Amino acid sequence: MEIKLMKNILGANDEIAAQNRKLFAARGVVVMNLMGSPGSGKTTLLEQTLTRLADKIKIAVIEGDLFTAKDAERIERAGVDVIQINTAGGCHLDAPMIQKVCASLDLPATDLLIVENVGNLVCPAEFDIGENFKAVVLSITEGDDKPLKYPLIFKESAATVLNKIDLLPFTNFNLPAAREDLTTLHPTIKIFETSCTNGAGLDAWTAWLLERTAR
Ligand SMILES: Nc1nc2c(ncn2[C@@H]2O[C@H](COP(=O)(O)OP(=O)(O)OP(=O)(O)O)[C@@H](O)[C@H]2O)c(=O)[nH]1
Ligand SMILES: [Mg+2]
Repeated sequence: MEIKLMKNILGANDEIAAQNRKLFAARGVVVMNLMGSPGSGKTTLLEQTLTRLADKIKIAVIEGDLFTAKDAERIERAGVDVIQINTAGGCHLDAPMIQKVCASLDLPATDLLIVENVGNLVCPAEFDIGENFKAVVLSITEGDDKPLKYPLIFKESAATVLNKIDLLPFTNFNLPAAREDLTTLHPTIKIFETSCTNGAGLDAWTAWLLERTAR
């Protein structure tokens, strides 16, 4: 019974996700679904990304959060159009939530729409929202075992951002092992090593985003 219910939920979600994808394509906007654990650095990475790409492309942001508007307020301060979705405790964004807020966005004027999903390594990966590609932020402090323990999100993502690389000397995070596990799970995955504190790796990350947006 439970399996059937989950299948129905995912089926209904996929239908709306396909409608979203069609709308985004018609309006010429590329959409990235940005996922990762709570505190991995998604919003901080976004702030850094927006600063670096502000004079190159027009970006809009959708912020998914359980209850607050804290992240949306941070993005607003970067001078970017942002819409907040509160899931009221829900662990992920789904396609209907995205569809509902799309009317409030100036899609034709937007090159890249970034959706920061709810902080979670499991549920967001299970729900297509109509994005063009997914990316996952994994911070060094979470441990190098996470790709194998939470494989779906890394299999689904076009890129993994290994963030907080500045903290590497203070942890037992095994960078070569993590890279190897990621590549075993997903041979074509792009891996970025970034620090939002000292700026390492951010140019490579933003160059890749620009390239994906132009595609
Ligand atoms: N040392 C270090 N700290 C970082 C880095 N990136 C982010 N942080 C810090 O990590 C904490 C969490 O960052 P956020 O960007 O709020 O994380 P998040 O993934 O958006 O969190 P949720 O939205 O709650 O899921 C903040 O205190 C950031 O300043 C980094 O590269 N290095
Ligand atoms: Mg955040």
